[in-house]
Amino acid sequence: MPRLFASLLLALTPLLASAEEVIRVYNWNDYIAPQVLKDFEAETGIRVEYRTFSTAEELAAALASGEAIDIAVPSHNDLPALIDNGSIQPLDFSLLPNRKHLDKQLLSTLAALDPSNRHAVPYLWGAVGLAINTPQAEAAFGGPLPDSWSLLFDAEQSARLAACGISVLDAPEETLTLLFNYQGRSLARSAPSRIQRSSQVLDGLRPHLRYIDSERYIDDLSQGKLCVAMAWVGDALAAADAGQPVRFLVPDEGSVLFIDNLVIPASAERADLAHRFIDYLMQPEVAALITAETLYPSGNADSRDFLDAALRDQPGLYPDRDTKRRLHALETVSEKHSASVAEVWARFRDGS
Ligand code: SPD
Repeated sequence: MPRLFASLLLALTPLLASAEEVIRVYNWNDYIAPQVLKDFEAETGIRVEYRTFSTAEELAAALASGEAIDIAVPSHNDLPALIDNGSIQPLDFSLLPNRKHLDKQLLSTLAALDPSNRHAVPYLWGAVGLAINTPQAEAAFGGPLPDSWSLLFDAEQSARLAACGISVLDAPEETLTLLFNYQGRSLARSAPSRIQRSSQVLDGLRPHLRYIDSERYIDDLSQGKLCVAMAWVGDALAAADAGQPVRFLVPDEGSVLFIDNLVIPASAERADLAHRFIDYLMQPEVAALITAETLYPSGNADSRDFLDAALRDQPGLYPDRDTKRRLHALETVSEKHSASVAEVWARFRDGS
C-alpha cells in the first residue's frame, strides 16, 4: 500500500470508528421481537443499545436523571406529566410516514392526554387481569374459582390460594385502581385519607403473596410455579403458549387498559435516528412480528393483516366486545393523590 495512503488511513481510523451510529432504546422487559432489532441494524447500519425496565418507577427515574435515551416507552397515563415537565420532545411527523397505519381509536384516546398526538406513538397495549393456572388454583381453592378480583382482595380467598403461589405486579396505580373499583369506588375521586386506608386490605393480602414483581412472574407462570398472578395480558398468554393450563381472565368487576407509547426523551442525543427507529417499527409487517412474539395487541391497525389467523383470533389477545365493555383506560393519578399512592405502595411492597 503506498505510504501516503496508509498514513491517511491511519489518521482517519478514529474518525471512521466514531462514525458508527448508535441509538439507545429503553423498553419494558419482554416487549420486542429480538429479530426486529437485528433486522433494523442490518438494514440501517445503526446499532441498537437496548435496555429494559420492569416498572414505571424505573422509567420515571431514568427520564428524570437526564441520561441519554433516544427512545423510551411510557404508558399513556404518564404522558401528561412527561409533556408538562418537558421530559419528552414533540415528534416530527414528516419523518414518520408510517403513522398512517396507527389505530385511530387509540390515537383518539391518547389525544386527550397528548393533544394532536404530538409526542407519542402507540406501540403495544392491553388489559390487566388475572393469569390463572386452573388445575392448580382449583385444587388449592377447593373448587371452581369466582371470576373476581376477590381472589386477591378478599383475604379469606387469597389465604386458600397462598400455597400454590400468588403474585402481584409492581404497579401501584393499576393495583390501587383495581382495588378501589372492586370496592365500588374510584381512586381518582377518593380523598388521600381513603387511599391511606386501602393499606388495610393490602395488609390482608401481603402474607399470602409469594412476591410483588412484574418480571419474575413471567417465567414462573410458564414453569407452573404460580397459580394466580395479577398480569399484563401478553405475559399471561406467554405461559399458555409455553404449554401451561393458564387462562387470562378479565374479572366480572372489570379492569384497566394500558397503552404503551414510543416517545423521544428530551435527553435524546440522536432524535433523527429515533424517528427512523419509530418509523421502522410502524411498518405493519414489523408491528405484526412484535405482536406475534410478545402476545400484546398492536397500536398498529394494519398489522392485523400480517398476523397468522390463529393468532389474530387467539382468545384474550384482542379483547372481544363483551370484555371491552368491562375495560377502561387507566386514569392519570393527580399530584394530590400520587404521594398517598406511593406511601401505601412502599408499605405494601417494602414493608416500610
Ligand atoms: N412484559 C412487560 C409488558 C409491559 C406491559 N405494559 C405495562 C404497562 C404498565 N402501565
